[in-house]
Amino acid sequence: MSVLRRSEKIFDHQSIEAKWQNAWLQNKLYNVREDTNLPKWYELTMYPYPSGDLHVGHWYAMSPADAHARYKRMNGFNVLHPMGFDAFGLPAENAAISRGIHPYKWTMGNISNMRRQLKSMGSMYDWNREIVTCEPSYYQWNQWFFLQLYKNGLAYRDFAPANWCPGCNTVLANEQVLNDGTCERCDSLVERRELNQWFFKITQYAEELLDHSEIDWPNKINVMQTNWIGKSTGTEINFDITEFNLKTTELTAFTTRIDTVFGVTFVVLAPEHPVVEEITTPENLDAVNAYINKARHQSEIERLSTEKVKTGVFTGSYCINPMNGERIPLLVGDYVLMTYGTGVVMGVPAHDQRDFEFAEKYQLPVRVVVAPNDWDGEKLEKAFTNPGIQVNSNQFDGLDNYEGIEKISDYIEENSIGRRTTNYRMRDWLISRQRYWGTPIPIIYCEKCGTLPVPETDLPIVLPEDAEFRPTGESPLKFNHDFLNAECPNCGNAAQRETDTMDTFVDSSWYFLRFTNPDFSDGPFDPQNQSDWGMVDQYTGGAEHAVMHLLYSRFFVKALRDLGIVHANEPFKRLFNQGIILGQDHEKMSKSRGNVVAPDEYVEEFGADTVRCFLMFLGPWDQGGSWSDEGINGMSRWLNRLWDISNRDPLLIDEFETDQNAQKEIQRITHKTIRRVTEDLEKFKFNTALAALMELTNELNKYWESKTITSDDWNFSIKNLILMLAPMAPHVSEELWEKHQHKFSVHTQSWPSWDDQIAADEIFTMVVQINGKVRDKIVVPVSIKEDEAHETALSSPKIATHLENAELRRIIYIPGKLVNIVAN
Ligand code: ANZ
Ligand code: ZN
Repeated sequence: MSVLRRSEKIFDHQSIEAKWQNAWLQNKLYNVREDTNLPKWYELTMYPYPSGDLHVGHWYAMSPADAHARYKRMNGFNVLHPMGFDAFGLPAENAAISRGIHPYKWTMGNISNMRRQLKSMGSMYDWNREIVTCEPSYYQWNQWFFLQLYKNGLAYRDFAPANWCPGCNTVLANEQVLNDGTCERCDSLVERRELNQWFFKITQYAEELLDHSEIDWPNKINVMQTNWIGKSTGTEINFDITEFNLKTTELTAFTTRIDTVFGVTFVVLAPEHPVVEEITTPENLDAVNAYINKARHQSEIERLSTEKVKTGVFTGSYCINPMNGERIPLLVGDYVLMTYGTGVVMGVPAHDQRDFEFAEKYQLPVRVVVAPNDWDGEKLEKAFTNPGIQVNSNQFDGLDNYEGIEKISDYIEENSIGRRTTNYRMRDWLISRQRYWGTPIPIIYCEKCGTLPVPETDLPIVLPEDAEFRPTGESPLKFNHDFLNAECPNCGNAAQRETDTMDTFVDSSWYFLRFTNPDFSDGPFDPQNQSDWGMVDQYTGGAEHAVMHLLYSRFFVKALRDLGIVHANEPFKRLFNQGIILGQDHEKMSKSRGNVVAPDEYVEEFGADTVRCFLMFLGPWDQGGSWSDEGINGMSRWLNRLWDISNRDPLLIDEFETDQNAQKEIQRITHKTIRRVTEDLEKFKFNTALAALMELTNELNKYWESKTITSDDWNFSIKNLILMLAPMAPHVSEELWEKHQHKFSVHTQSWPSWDDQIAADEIFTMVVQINGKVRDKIVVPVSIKEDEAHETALSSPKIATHLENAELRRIIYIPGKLVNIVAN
């Protein structure tokens, strides 16, 4: 950190902040009350992971949101703006392994430190409503939700490929696999292994999740979700393989370009496709096996990468194209995923560039079936992927290819050789983790009775304190026999518990419901409180959660709605994504760069209000900006100046000579500032709101110095200045409010209102004539000077057109009325 400059401080922020934080607590100022007489406002900031230290990114996410929530409170809303901790997850477990400290202890220690730091921010969180997700009183409801989903077919167990590290002997999360497909810890090549895992059926809601019409979210997030869900409409078509005398008689391919079906010159199967083994001829077996082995070491992302040339290997076998009876070679290729569509792709080199390159490499024919306009049968230089006319397509020749898609799909359906279908890229949500520090999945396996849900009355299934963390690849809970062994809820015989825990994103998928009454013990939330508070009116947080937390929460609410547990379609009505705060060097903050800002030191030096205001001032909140010691010094100077100005003695003013114009002007400025700040805070434009307050301070100082302000105007302006400052600088404003002998607290005051007429800039509509004929009307300030009026009139496009070939003779200006141009 660079050296801080001690600012020319006047007010003692340390004693002021301590004094008011204490007074707020004593007076229960931020205790949220159920008050249905007031309109409600539920404003939520994504809760933090208790990593140990509140960093400046947390401050950047939280203090502007707090200012907005305070602003809403001053606008007459009953505001719920709670805070909690997303307390399960991997880092706690890793700390347990590397430092020998229990995850619970590590997590709770971090929470108490972060809670202290959060309090130093002076936020309006009601700490009686805090949520800590690793407490049984919270996570038992994860288990309860799991059971509801399970009983309604929305949770199920299935084999699924997972990232397996042969070095660490464990399953890895996707985030732990590096881009080159190796383990982040031991550098081994990560493999994919089929494991039994639990899933939530988010795909059942794919179509509804594409609909963002009920929410007001940044378009960027909606687009990311839409792409993630990846809806694609196309056709499935069956290629005959009866010649092998297998149980499977056809291979079904999914395509979005069925118009190209007469151009298929090869068909490719995913390496995992179950038929591969059966159709591969003995002489091709070695090559195919070697190829499949190699593919196992690649992630799906690598396999799908469009940067890479497609590769494949011939199986020695063929299938029949049902459209024209042609025999087509069957290959295995790693770019075909078993988990998308049908795991079978038809290769059309003439109309897909990567198929084109593939065909060149393996000397497969290229047949044009959708022709460019001016095509006369010449060979293609590259794939033709634009729209065109069907050729070489039998009865479909001559159709434009969009019509081709429809007509060929009709034909396929009429002849039962396939069907129209829709695919989604999104998979079901895999919630199993072979980890200790998470919510135990409430399932029991009985040899006789099979898979059984834990009876609701047995919840919570408490995570046992003693667990072995050795990374064997098996769930740590497997080694805790007290936990593992259970009684079958059905037959009473010895049975075993599920030992996997839940993904921590389950916790955050419904925490916003719990905040409406976190002490409720008869259910995940009190239905009355929940329905009073409703869903989150304003959510704020980082955009990095677009396709995980923000999608999972939407799924959860829709599923709970269908189970009759909540009555809403969406969790978060409005969403705002703050930008990223960079270091002084305009680079991402990182330990290795040494540009990480520790907010605690600045809070001590300048006070929480200064840090808060600086963070709000450094740029538009959604765009982020860079930390700057210069900037924070500047903010400190302004707050001190404001302090100084606000403390001037208005009695002195009685000696001033008031001036009518000045009086009008300062009133206009004050009303205009209230309007500007109000409009800005509505839209989270804290930087321009603060700029408006700075201008007002300058103006007040100017009128003080020119001794032209009345004490009434002075008092009115200062009072409103303090009120407008309150959401952003809650401590200083409270102190000033008290010094002005107003009643505690500034934070329970009504937000100031303005009079549009007083706030109006003085303007008039200037008429512009040419030779006495009205040609234009232009709105200009009253203060416009004669030469400015001339210029404004002449630069109007309408006037310019009329004057094109004319010679200017004279310009007459009547102040406050018109400009007449004489020309011929
Ligand atoms: C033939 C074809 C011809 C295709 C052509 C494209 C262009 P989206 O839009 O993402 O759904 N495909 C189908 N299943 C696949 C799988 N499991 N793994 C990899 N690729 C697969 O893409 C659909 C297209 O992706 C399908 O249309 C198929 O290639 C390929 F000129 O079929 B197409
Ligand atoms: Zn049993």
